[in-house]
Amino acid sequence: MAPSTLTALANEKTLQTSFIRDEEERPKVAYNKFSDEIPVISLQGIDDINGSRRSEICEKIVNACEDWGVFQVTDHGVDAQLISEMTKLAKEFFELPPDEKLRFDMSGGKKGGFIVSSHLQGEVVQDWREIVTYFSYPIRARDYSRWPDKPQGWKAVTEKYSEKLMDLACKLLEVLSEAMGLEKEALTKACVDMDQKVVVNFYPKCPEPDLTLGLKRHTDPGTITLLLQDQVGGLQATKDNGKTWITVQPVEGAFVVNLGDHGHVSWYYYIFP
Ligand SMILES: O=C(O)CCC(=O)C(=O)O
Repeated sequence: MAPSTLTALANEKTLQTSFIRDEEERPKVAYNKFSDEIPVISLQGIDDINGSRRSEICEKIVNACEDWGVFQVTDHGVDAQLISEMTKLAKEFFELPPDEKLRFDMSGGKKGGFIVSSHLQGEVVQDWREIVTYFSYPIRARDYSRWPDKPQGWKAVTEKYSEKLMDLACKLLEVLSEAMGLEKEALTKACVDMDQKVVVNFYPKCPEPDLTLGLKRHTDPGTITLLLQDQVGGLQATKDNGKTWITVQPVEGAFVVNLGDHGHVSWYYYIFP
């Protein structure tokens, strides 16, 4: 099948069958029925190594990891201007004509670029999303030929954004290491080279949203995911293996932190050996 974008399909009256999910997989809670159950934690004072505020933050993060494995952080030190530039460029990228986006088509096993749904082979049902993704760390392994070259400024802004998010991820991994009674650098060392993957998701308007998902139920494969939501929301989480779901309240400028599979294994291994 020729590579495509969602631009044309979004204007159709009915949903193409390749996106239709079985009934039990369809959304169980409205994308905009927000829950405040996921803790929002201010990181103000986290750099004060011996301060009481750092211990408080640490305790809140520990509780959040045990309860949901998900929390949101504010006062995280990533400049609001940088976040807004990255958001603007992401929006402009997805507004490009299909041919421009498909110059970076990553189907057929390429290690980065643009695709509808997912680059994973053997998908039975497609996700209703467009995605642009590539590795940004380690720096020496970057393949800039897979990074978009439009809109103008993409490379410079993504480089800066990746750097700031790497700093934030390391800071959070230090807190998690300490919480597990390990030396501060334990988790970053366990990650050896600290890979980082940029993933930008776009969920266009859908003709029959009740029949599909923007992104199927999944856990994240890495150690930690930092996710910037827009104010529309739609991110959902479960802590009872999918019996019930909540929709995470979008918080302007906050990052949702999700403990990935590697993070979960380390957490349970050290806390409950
Ligand atoms: O876009 C979202 O809200 C969720 C993204 C996500 O879960 C992912 O990219 O793994």
